[in-house]
Amino acid sequence: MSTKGRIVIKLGGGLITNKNKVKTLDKDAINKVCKVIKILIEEKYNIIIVHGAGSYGHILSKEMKISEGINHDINDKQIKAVKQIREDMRELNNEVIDSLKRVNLNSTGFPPSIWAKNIGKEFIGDISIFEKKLGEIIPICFGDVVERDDEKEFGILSGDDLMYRLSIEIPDVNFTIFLLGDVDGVMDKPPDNSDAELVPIWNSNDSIRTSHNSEVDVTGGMDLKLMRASEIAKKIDNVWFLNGDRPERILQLVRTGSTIGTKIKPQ
Ligand code: IP8
Repeated sequence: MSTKGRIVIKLGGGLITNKNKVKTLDKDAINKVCKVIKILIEEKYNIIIVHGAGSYGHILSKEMKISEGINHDINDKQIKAVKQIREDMRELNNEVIDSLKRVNLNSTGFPPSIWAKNIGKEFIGDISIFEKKLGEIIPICFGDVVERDDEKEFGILSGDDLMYRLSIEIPDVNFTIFLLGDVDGVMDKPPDNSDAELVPIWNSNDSIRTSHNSEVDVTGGMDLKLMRASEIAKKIDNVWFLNGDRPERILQLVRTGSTIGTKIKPQ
């Protein structure tokens, strides 16, 4: 079956959960995006879905210092937390799978804790499992707690690092899309400033003030996303940050080449 290419799309944790309150889901946001994914598939795009953790991963990870690796003073508690976070992430993943099923799409989650090791964009793992064709199941992965082969023993692999490797290494990718919650794209200052404005085109020479909610976020927040996106843009022409609450903009983007959002340019 001939396709129009492949779209790697991240449902940000801030879109699909309420980031500040443990395990609170925004099911409506997930359902809305899944309806658009259905249309993208009807329009002959292969899809790879990545999702973030939001309040299903960051809060407990922060509390138990999971991103810093094993801490022998609290390692019993950490081991329990690692198990819990992995379970919670699968639960969140099942919500995405369920929303896809509601629009008659079959998908499978591939938890990185099973197939990946080490953190950052050099993680080890066979990503060819994500190279599916139209009509096959939609592959999904997500930020997760993974093993590390150094003395830290475990760490957090962000969905943004998965986005990088999938976009760069899987063939035929023509769009890489990061869906954000409650914001139209990259803003020139933290979005809680009332005069924050959308930056329609961004490259890594443009300085903007991001808010990294380090109270909650254990990976890199907006800064990591931007860094990975600008690395992806060296290879992929269409790397965009869009408002996930307005998923119809994804359709406008793929149909017309532009929409309201931020296009990421290589340096
Ligand atoms: O939200 C983080 O993934 P991200 C994963 O994509 C965990 O950075 C378990 C906190």
